[in-house]
Amino acid sequence: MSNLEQTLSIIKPDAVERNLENEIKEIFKNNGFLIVKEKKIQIEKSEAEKFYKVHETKPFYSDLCAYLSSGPIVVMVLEKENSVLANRELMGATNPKEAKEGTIRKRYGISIDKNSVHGSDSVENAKIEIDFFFKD
Ligand code: IDP
Ligand code: MG
Repeated sequence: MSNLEQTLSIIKPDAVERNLENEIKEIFKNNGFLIVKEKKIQIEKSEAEKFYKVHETKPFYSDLCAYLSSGPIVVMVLEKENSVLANRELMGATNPKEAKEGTIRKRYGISIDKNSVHGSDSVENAKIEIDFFFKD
């Protein structure tokens, strides 16, 4: 049965800074994802705080929000069958050191905080995150 889904992907500042935007987009396309919306933006720390609100009690929350707002990011809506899970698999583990061979974070991630990409973790959160960046 067909289950076409959309998920939110972000190419984070560490990857944009290293000019990896096109390379990472090619990986998504080569893995069957359609980039249906995209924009390159820089957000305020206050916006990052809203986006990462689920992590507000974590010790790394402030650094995480400062980091996401530290430079340009590329925000994309990706579409594919079961795209939420497919994107999580393609990204790899949060910590690049634990990410499997062939994943984006294994290939490009520098550290657990500078891990190059974000991807929604559920269909429900994908909808919330897509609205966050693309609702007009
Ligand atoms: P995810 O990005 O794989 O979904 P989350 O647990 O949702 O991982 O964490 C959001 C982001 O917060 C991670 O991508 C990473 O950049 C950062 N992060 C997660 N855990 C840590 C940590 O222990 N130290 C520093 N940063 C962290
Ligand atoms: Mg997450």
